[in-house]
This record gives sequence, C-alpha cells and structure tokens, in this order.
Amino acid sequence: MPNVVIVGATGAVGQEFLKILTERRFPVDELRLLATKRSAGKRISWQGREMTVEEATHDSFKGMDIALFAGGSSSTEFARSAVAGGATVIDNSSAFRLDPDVPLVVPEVNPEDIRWHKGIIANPNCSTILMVVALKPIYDLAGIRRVVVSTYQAVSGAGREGIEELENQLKAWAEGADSVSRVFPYQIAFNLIPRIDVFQEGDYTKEEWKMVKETQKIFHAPGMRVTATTVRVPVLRSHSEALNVETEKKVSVAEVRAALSKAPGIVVVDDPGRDRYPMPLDCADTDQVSVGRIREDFTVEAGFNLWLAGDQIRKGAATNAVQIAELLLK
Ligand code: 11C
Repeated sequence: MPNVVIVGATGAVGQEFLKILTERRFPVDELRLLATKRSAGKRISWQGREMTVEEATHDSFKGMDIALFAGGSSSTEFARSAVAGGATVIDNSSAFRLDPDVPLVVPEVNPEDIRWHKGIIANPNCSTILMVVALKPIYDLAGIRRVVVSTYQAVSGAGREGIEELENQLKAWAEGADSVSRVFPYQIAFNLIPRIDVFQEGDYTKEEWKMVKETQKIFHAPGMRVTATTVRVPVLRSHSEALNVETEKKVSVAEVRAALSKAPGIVVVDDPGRDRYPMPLDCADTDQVSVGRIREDFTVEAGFNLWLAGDQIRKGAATNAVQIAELLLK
C-alpha cells in the first residue's frame, strides 16, 4: 500500500482529501499531514488514526509514494522536493498546469496522459474540470468548434476564508452591521463579482485564461476556440456554468443528451416538464457533474446551449486528484 502525504491538510480541499480517501477506500499505508507553520500542531483523527499536522519542509517527503497538494503557494515551494524525495505529486495549484512536461489530467477525459508524467501531474482548475467532463462526450460525438462559457462560482472556490466571508456578511446584514470584505474585492452577499483572480492579457482574468488554455491542453486541441466570463456568486458551495457549444458536425439534441447520459462522471438532470435542472445546492457533496437545460442553439449551423453544476471542492479538486492517484495505482 502506498504512503500518502497531504500538503495543505487543514484547508477546504485538504479536509476533503481525507473524506474522499476513506469513501473511495483508497489504500493507504502511512498518511502524513502537512501544512504551513500556522496550522502545524493541529490534531486530526482519520480512520481511527490520531495524527498531528506537521509543518511542511523540504525533508517532509522521504519515503512517501503519493503527494496530494491541495493548492496554493506550497506547490511552488515543495513539489520539486516531493519528487526528489521519491513521491509522485498530484498538484491542485496552477503552478505547473501549463508546463509542457506536466500532464494536466481529468480521468474522464484524458486518463492516458498520466503515462508521460515525470513526477508531477497537475489537477486542472475547478471550473475547467467541470466543463471538460461535460464537453468530452460532445467532443467525441460531434467535434467542438467553439465554446462560450459563463461561470457562476461559489465562494468556496476561494477556500475556507471565502465561505467564512459570505457567512459573516450575511450575519452582519441580519444584525444591521457593516459588511467587511477581505477575501473578495467587494461585498459578495447579495452581489455578483465579475472578476475572479487577477486581470491579465486582453482584460480577461486569470480564471478566464485558465478555462481557455487548460481546456485546449486537456483535449490536445490548441486551436479549440474557448472564451469565458467568470463570475463569483453568493453561493456557498458548487460552481455552475452556462455553456454555448458550437459543434463541427450537426447532431440532434437527443443524440447529445444520450451521449451525456452514457458518459462517466455525468448525471443528466433535464426535465423541463417537471421543472428539473441542475442547481448548486443539489450538487454539494456529490462527485458527478450535473448537466441540464440541453437545447439547440438556433442561431448557428450546429450548436447547443447547456447548463451544469458540480461540487468544485470534490470533482473540481479533491475527487479528481484522488481519481488520478487511483489511475497511478492501476
Ligand atoms: C475559484 N477556481 O473558484 C478558483 C479557485 O487555480 O485551482 C481555484 C484556483 C485554482 O476561485
């Protein structure tokens, strides 16, 4: 059984790793929990084992087989040391995603890419993961010419602090107190913020560029046209996305729905007659991407609109990483 180390064990994704390793019965011999100095010393109990979170150092990885990095700056600092210590790194940060020597993997889409890893495998951005899982069956069925995506991203995308900020602002509103914004640039309660991460080239945000470039890399399709607008919404957990997909080949809505229904990692929730469609509240704590509102785009030769929602801490982060670890063990 492999020795597993979790870097960032006390954060939202790190805590989810612990739950998912148990749920999926992932075989673990030794489990080591690492975090920054601030969180070191915390006690965590997992599967009857009592563990103390240790401060991550360059020597923390000796004897470890798999290193699950929850994201953040620790990846840049320690991922190479983990590889040097003998571990295969599955990294949830954006540090290595576009590195040509690092595969960027979503098991439902490009599992074969783990074969060429050189020590680090990158986990894509959460909004990208949810989108590519839904795009894969359409890509295989009809080819993809262009994708226009708008996201509705939960505050949990910004970690535990994001969740706390929304909760605190709602409490402050109920008590008639002033709202404090530290994590997000403006009040998020009762608001929408159409800027996630920093502004970059062409006035697109980094989150928007991630959706473009990561999708092209995952599909090995550098020419795939993807354009994104990413928006933070006052939802606690689970991201949603509206997709407009133009396909190479003309296929019917029924064919798209059938392909999505058969695809791994997807549940189709699409019954307008019964008022059924995916919503973030229904997706929390699930591992599948819920897809609905599938309908033809009558303004193009061949294309569709659809809506999806998925738990971005699970499938968008921790579950995807553990699935990659499962592929490594195969
Ligand atoms: C968010 N998608 O919702 C971001 C968080 O590159 O893994 C994930 C950042 C990343 O704020």
